[in-house]
Amino acid sequence: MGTALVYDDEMTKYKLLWVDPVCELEVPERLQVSHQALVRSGLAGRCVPVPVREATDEEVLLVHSAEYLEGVKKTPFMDLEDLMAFTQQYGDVYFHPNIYHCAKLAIGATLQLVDRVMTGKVRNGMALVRPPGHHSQTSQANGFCVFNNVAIAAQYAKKHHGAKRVLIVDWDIHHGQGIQYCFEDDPSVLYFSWHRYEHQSFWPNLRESDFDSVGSGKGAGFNINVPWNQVGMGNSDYLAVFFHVLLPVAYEFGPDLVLISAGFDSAIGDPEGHMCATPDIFAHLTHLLMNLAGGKVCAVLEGGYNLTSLAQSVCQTVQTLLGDPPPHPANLGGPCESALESVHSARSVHKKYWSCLQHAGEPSTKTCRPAQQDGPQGPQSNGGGEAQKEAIAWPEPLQRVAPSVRTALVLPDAVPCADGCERFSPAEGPDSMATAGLRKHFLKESEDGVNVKLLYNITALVGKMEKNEVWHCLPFPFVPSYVLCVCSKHLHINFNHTLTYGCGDTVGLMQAALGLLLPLGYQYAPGLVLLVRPPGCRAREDLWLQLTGLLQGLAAGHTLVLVQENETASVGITASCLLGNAAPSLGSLAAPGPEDVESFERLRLRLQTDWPLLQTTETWGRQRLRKMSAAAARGARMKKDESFLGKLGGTLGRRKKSKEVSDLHEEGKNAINAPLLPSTIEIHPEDTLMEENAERVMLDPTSRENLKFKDLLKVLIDWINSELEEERIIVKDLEEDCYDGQVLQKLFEKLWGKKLNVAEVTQSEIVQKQKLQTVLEAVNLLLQPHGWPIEWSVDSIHSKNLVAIVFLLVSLAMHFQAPIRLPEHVSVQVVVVKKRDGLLQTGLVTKELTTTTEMMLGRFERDAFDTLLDHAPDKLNVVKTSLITFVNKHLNKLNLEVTELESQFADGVYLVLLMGLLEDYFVPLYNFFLTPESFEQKVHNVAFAFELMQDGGLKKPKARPEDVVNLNLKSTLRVLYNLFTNYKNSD
Ligand code: SS9
Ligand code: ZN
Repeated sequence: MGTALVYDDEMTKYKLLWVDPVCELEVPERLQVSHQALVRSGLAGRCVPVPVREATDEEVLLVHSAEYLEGVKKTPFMDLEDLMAFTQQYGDVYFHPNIYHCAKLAIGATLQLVDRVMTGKVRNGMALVRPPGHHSQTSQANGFCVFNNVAIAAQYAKKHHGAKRVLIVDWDIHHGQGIQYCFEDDPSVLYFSWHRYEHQSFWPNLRESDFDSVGSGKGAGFNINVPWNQVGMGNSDYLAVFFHVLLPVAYEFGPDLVLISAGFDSAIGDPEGHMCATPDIFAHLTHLLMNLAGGKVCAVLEGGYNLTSLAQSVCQTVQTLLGDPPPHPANLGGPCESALESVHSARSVHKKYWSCLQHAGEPSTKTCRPAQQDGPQGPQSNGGGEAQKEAIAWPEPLQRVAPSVRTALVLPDAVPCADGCERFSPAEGPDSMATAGLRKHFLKESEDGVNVKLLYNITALVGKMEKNEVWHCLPFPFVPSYVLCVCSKHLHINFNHTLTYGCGDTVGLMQAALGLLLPLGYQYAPGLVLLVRPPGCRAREDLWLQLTGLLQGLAAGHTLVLVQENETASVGITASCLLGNAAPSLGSLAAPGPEDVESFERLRLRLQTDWPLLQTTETWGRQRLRKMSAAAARGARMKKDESFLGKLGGTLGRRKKSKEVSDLHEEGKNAINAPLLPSTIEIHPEDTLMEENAERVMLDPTSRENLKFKDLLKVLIDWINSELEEERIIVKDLEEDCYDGQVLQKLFEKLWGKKLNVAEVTQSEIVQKQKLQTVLEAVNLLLQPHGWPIEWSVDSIHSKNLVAIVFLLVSLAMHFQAPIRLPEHVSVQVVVVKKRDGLLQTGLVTKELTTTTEMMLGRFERDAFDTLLDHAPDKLNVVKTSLITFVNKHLNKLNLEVTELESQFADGVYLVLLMGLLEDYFVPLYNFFLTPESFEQKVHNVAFAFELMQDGGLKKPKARPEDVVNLNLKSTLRVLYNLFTNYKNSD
């Protein structure tokens, strides 16, 4: 099984014949340099050469109209004037007497590749073609494209090779609108495209290139656009989109074939794209797609106009297709705000079509900005920027030299070596020193020499990998103690703790691997990936192989796989995966289990502050962080007396000598100045207040002023006060009123409905702490089984740590489904000061106090309306109509009529009146607001109507008054449906 390379220099034999700045970039050299680079690097020689052919008319007609084909057919016979005139009909394209021939070859080359891949003659391949295809449409040439090579290939694969589902990944920097139009309503072709968009100010300036074009009819959800609204996107931005948008959806889709519209104008240096991703990123993008569809990947050249970066990018792609592991990923700082906004928009608009995205937040309102009225602006928008062209430079990607041994196995003599691998047995065994060392550190007294030898072989192999003499190895036998780990001294993920392994949920694990494990691994950039095959993993061999395949992207292929003695059967297939063979397809995936998704999402939220590649939404916290460092750089903050250090000292509850104060002051300044990387400051041990290993956490003063945070505090205080009204407790300040445990005790008792065994009133600190201890123990016991992270402790609350107090209150509010609306996505910065080895380390950490309302309400309680809205929007109207008929039957008695459910119940008036009609009583007007004006008045009305419903013996509505007021359709429907089921037969 090899990699096909389809190329013919005939396709270099057409060019622009007249002056046209728009088209001058598209030159024959594009193909020449790409091919030459493959030849010179030896990559072409490793590929299976496949000849091109001309496409037939029938093949062209799979996508294009007969009229258009007839038109193009005439171009070889046109003179210059006629060619120019013909060209005039279309946008950003040119014709040449030989272009029709080349366009037919470009399709034919693509189809030759599809044939080879679909019939298994090769594993995958690339077609180097000109003209490109993705902009051309049924009856139009456009954007240097004449016929739509990739769209035709998708139709062809369905028709001639029985492909049921085809994934098209268009990583060209332009939107392949031609492909989008072609499969608009077709669910068998999933089209993904990212593209420079800049709020529609970049070519082709189409409204339908935005993220909210998702496809139509049956094809809704099968068109995914990720618009880049800024130039300069880099490796992290591209990977973030792969991890959090494309890959989860692609795995859920489960294609039979992956076609890549491989344009390299998305690479650094391109005069069209103006992006910053380096050529080696294409190794990763390719690699990440190579375990889909059983490895059937066809890359087809589209754009790419910087000849240097084009050639480098082509090489990276082909080398990866050949099976060489990608190089160490470079420059992964994390995605930028604008990229995160795009990721978030794409995820939220697609959440209703893909179960893997069900956790995506609500669509942001700020994204759908209209196009700039004044057309393309800035020097970058027209591709002119000569001056800039010179300025861009990047290092040439390092050569990815294959080691002499790719995959080595450490095996007992009885087990035969797998094909293509080398049995590893070092000439010399361990000397007595090494033996003693191994015994001392790794083995129990009783273990025999076989294990010493084995361990020695493993260490020797790792040594070889370090020197790049071997890529992978698979020692065996081994008794693993962990299920699956990416192992190093800092990052260690044990999936067993995170997700239920062994319950048959391949989906959940796969999605966690894509959205959590890969981003973490990429950002961590390990030198070695250690994969331990879990016992009894045979039932999910396919998943194991997917992970083995995907994880090879992390450490430049340095993977050490440990397999147990009784799993001999898996050695062969695992080795084959290490050798670069694709894992078998998992097919299309069902929805992951809600518990898995929930724990996965929680973990992601928790880790994302430290690992930006895990982020899926633009975060307020990051903006703050940046502003803070900027402010610190200007030296514009920190007033001596009211500095947070004073407070910090206060929380320590000690008097300080002035020397200590100034030391702390210094440390604090460092904390502010180095907010991203915890810095290490040298301080004399005696001079510090803190004990070894102690940790102090302090809310950053700027965060305290944050409006969302203040809002959250107010909501929480109001909630406590309303809950504790009968106790005649009024809370004004959370820190001062919660630390002694009294309020927390009362609140918890009220919510829980039972009493705790604690002393009533107490002044002494010890008794206060004991009381707090009891309260928190009860709280934790109640919350922990539900997976709430415990972010508080007796000490933190007693020392009036506001962040801990708020975490506790928010968790209680969520757990008990408090009838309040917590502001979403509230984050604060905390300063963490730790003492390690006598040194103070300080750092700023973002803490997410709240997430989305939906999350906080426990989004897993789905009911018929969720199902209806998500899966049968067409039936929704039927439901709405019957509800309208029902309410009007009663409201008509008061000469009232409802035409619109969403809005007309939002102020609660009709709900109240309706209850009176249904229960046959007159509602006194002073009980509600007949013409409510404020939000509060409306909430009062709806809440009052809810009370009337419960008085009437109805179930408590599964909605909150606030949601009805906020025009939340689902909530309103739930309330009305509740009425309908109870009163549908009454007159
Ligand atoms: C030149 C505008 C060129 C057409 C670009 C087509 C790219 C096809 N400033 N617009 S990949
Ligand atoms: Zn392009």
